[in-house]
Amino acid sequence: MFDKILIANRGEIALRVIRACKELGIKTVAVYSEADRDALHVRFADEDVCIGPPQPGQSYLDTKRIIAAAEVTNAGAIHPGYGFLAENADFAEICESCGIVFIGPTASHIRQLGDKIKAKELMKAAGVPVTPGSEGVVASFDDASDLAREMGYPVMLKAVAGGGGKGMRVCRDMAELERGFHLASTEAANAFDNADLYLEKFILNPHHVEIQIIGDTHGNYFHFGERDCSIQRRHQKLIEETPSPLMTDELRERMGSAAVEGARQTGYRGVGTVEFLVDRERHFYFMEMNTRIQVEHPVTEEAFEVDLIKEQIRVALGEKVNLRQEDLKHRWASIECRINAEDVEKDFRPAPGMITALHVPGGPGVRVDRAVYTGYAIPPYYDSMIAKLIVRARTREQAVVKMRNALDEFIVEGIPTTIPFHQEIFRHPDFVAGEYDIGFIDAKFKQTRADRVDAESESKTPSDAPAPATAVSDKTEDN
Ligand code: MV4
Repeated sequence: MFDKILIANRGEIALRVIRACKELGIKTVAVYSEADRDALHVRFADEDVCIGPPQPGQSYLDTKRIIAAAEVTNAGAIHPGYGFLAENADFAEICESCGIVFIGPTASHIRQLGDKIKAKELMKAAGVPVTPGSEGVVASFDDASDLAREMGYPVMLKAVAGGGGKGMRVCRDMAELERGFHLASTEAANAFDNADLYLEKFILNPHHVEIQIIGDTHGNYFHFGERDCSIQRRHQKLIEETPSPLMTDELRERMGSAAVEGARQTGYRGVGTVEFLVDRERHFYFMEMNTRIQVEHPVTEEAFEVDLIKEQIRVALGEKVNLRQEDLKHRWASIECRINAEDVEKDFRPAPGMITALHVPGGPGVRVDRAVYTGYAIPPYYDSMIAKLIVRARTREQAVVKMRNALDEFIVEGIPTTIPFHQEIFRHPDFVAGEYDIGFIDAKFKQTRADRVDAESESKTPSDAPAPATAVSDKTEDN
């Protein structure tokens, strides 16, 4: 069906896809911007095409240039990676109409599951537990107030078109709801050109737990357990791990089955992630579904000894996923740290520049996914993530030790990175004990109140989710 894949991405994920293609005997085409001439994805692909200036809008996000590159190189398929065009339904549709296989779900699935209210309806209909709340949009403060009184406070207002925590408001009483309603709808109108809000019961101190699923075009669906992504800051994930310290075999079975049922009943194909909030009593609630391969997929690959990118490509080729759910068990505990070129002391401000020296950790159970090298200049136009450090060991305790040691021997000179911040986290007794929730970083790491207020009104896009239409830069992945 296709023997050549164009990779519409850059950085470590482009390299990751190239490696999978080589193992499958599929030729690769790299596309690159003028800022990426010296990038490794260009070097390691079989062919390469320059698609324009550094600005993502004129290169990695420019659908016309990417389709043209696929046509001139005769690539039969496009792998979008994460961020950029990965969850752009229009792009998937253009691929479909050009006879190019989009390596992902159908345009219609991307569109429907990308609509938060629609996704919630679809999951609810499939029997997946969803967060209690409004059925669709709340039209007015009065409607919101009636519902909140019925459900009980606290409640949360969310922008229908929101993402990465934007346009969200927690309301503890009616007065806060009244103010919150107007603020959130104004904010949503400005940011997303859509003032619509919906209301949910606010889940207290939850974990963010997501289930990795895959479905093929023959009706086979599987899940690969969970990833706990609760360690995040301003909706940017910092650490992901599996098994979740909160998880039990029984809960995994129920959440996994729910995620698979959600995918099956919507006729989903490809890899996907079903995100849940899990409260302290281990009740779980569907949040949203990501229709792409995610940044943190290696955690699952290491724990389950699978190659998710190869499986994803095989599914796009129309092949069957040749697995049995009962064989899909954790063989390892696995943890990932995202290493970003950011100055932790300056509010995690991106700090691109030249890497003058680099030593990456190694040894058994240590994996580093990266596309940077000594002498590489990190361009300022893209995401600040420069590497993912993934470890695996038989137990969480051993994996934590392995990660601490790996971080200690990770040397990056020339630019500041988030490595020192990770070193602190891996020495924090509560993290080491697995006692954390989504509030961990805010609660345990010094940050002024002013910083936090700042963050709420800030408009920076997150690191590997669908980009809001207004985003200038690339990898937006919603948390
Ligand atoms: C919530 C919640 C509590 N209750 N919904 C944040 C991003 C967005 N996609 C959903 N988010 C949340 N929704 C209800 N009903 C708390 C969050 C939340 C959060 C979720 C996952 C990871 C980190 C988070 C940080 C703050 C708030």
